[in-house]
Amino acid sequence: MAADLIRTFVAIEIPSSVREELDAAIAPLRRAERLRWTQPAGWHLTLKFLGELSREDVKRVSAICTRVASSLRPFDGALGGWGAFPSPHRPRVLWVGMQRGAEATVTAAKAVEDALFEAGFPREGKPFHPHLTLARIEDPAAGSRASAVLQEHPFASAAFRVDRIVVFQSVLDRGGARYHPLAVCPFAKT
Ligand code: 2AM
Repeated sequence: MAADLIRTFVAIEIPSSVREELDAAIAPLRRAERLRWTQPAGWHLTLKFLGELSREDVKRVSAICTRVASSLRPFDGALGGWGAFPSPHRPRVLWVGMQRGAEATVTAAKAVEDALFEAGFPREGKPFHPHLTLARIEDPAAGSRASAVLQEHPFASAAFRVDRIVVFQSVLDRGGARYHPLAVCPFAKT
């Protein structure tokens, strides 16, 4: 990767109180199963992954997201509903969904995707499914066990206000990924 390229994505932040709640809910499972667990400090809900961009393109993406966000209305979200990609029987990724505000999240993702596409950024090939990745799985048996345990322990977070999106840089290093905000894009005031 060229040093001047920036790995970029657009996401909804999750308040620390909600991340703590979710962290507590999965703590026993995290201790029980050796999966590649993601770090609560980095938990977010991705709307659009852009990959490696030049500084110039990051500026364009930030300007587009600022404009799109100003046309969106704040909404209430809550995390809940465990899931697995590609399926609970063959999990590669464990996630928690958006059990409240899912429709508004999809609308926001579509608005971002459409505006970026108009500006020449390629569309995502796969359908958008709002999710927060909890773990990546190398051992299929451990993944299936973890998925089954989650299904036995339903989770619903407290509600939180979603009133902005953020353009993030992802820095990959040995400890996993670290995320830095590049642009904060507020929604319209209600
Ligand atoms: P994931 O949690 O489903 O892996 C930063 O990498 C964010 O962008 C993550 O939330 C990740 O989603 C998302 N993302 C989407 N497509 C990606 C891709 N092709 N490579 C890396 N991250 C991607």
